[in-house]
Amino acid sequence: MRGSLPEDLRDVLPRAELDVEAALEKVRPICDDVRHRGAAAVRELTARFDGVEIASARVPAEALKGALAELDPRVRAALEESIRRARLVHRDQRRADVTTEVVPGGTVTERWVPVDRVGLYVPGGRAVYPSSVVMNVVPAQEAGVGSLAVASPAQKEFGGLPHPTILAACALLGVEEVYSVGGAQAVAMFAYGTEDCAPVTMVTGPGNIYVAAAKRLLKGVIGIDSEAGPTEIAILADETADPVHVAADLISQAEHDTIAAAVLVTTSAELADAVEKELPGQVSATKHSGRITEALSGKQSGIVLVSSIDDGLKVVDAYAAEHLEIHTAGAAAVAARVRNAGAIFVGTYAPVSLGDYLAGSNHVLPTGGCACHSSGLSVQSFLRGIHVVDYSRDALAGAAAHVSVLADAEDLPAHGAAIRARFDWRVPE
Ligand code: HSO
Ligand code: ZN
Repeated sequence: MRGSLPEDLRDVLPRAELDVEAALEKVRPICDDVRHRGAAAVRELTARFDGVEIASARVPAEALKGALAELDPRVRAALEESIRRARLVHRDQRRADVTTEVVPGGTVTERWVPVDRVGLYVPGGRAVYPSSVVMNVVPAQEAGVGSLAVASPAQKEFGGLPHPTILAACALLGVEEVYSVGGAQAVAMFAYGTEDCAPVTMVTGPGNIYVAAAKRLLKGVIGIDSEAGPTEIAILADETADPVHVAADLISQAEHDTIAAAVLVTTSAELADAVEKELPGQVSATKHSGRITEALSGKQSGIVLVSSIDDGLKVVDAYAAEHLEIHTAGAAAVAARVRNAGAIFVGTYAPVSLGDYLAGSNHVLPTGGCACHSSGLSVQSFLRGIHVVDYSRDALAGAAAHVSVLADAEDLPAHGAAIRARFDWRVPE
């Protein structure tokens, strides 16, 4: 796509669509089965969908230890540094309780309390992302979540266990409770609990369309993070941008999926041409060129030519990308004007790949335009703010008349009466 700024930006901007609703009917019987038959249903569904007979869903402690011992030392060192940096950032997200004295003797304290138990879903198959284990586990741990379990599909080639790199990442993070269960049945196991797995209060983590559908279906029974859609990168660039970097970064996220989105928004027709020229060579030189070609030529990807950075900002705000890179003169100042993005990457030396693994930022980010109302995963995602209301007799007396008036105005007189009962059924002077 190539064109100038139209009136209604959201309608014309490229975007992939994922029909989670259609998958709901398929996952409903799976979730019901796990709810009613517990571990036996989980085992049967694992045999049916993953082609693996598992005696028990729980991964033995020795398998976790063994996977860590076998882990390539370079991968171990990189994961350890990724964890260290993520901890630094997420530790700073912790919130202190705040007490506000509303009137003398009347206080409201906002107390931040972590959820009790979290189930983290980690996809298997083509997408083996130990980095996503880090990005989900670290904020939960830093929030103070006391109990954390991980589920990842049983893999035939690994004797019915999840992928060994996933197990090693769990072991590095100190997660001891891991299950070789995937798909909707994993979400249902977490939500309802089985003989093997105690129920959790919240499920996070990416997954395929069936995992997303199960999370949507069971939301309410459990809390969930946002539904992860296909990866997106938008780049806002001017004539100062290097087409080699821009092309490489678009390709890097297109690598995830044939329906990943890569969108360049630029004020420079020369840059647009140069990027279009640069892409084919870089694409054909990389391993997943087929997948990338499909993603880049899909209707969700393209180049948008704008006549000013101001217009470019309107476009990227309307698009609300999961990842937004800024390759312009004065990139930090331009980045400061962006209102909608999951994460913003400023200038030449902050590519999305850095954020995916090692920036310290979180890579679980809102997709599909949800960045205009939601944030990425953080310590906050695992906390609840509880208002603790503490009023003395005098402080309540000072509020009584107003409460009674408002209660009567809403035709809820018993509300006012509950206050008056404490003052011999009279509104205090
Ligand atoms: N870019 C992906 C995260 C990821 N990249 C994992 C590599 N591994 C979604 O933000
Ligand atoms: Zn990525």
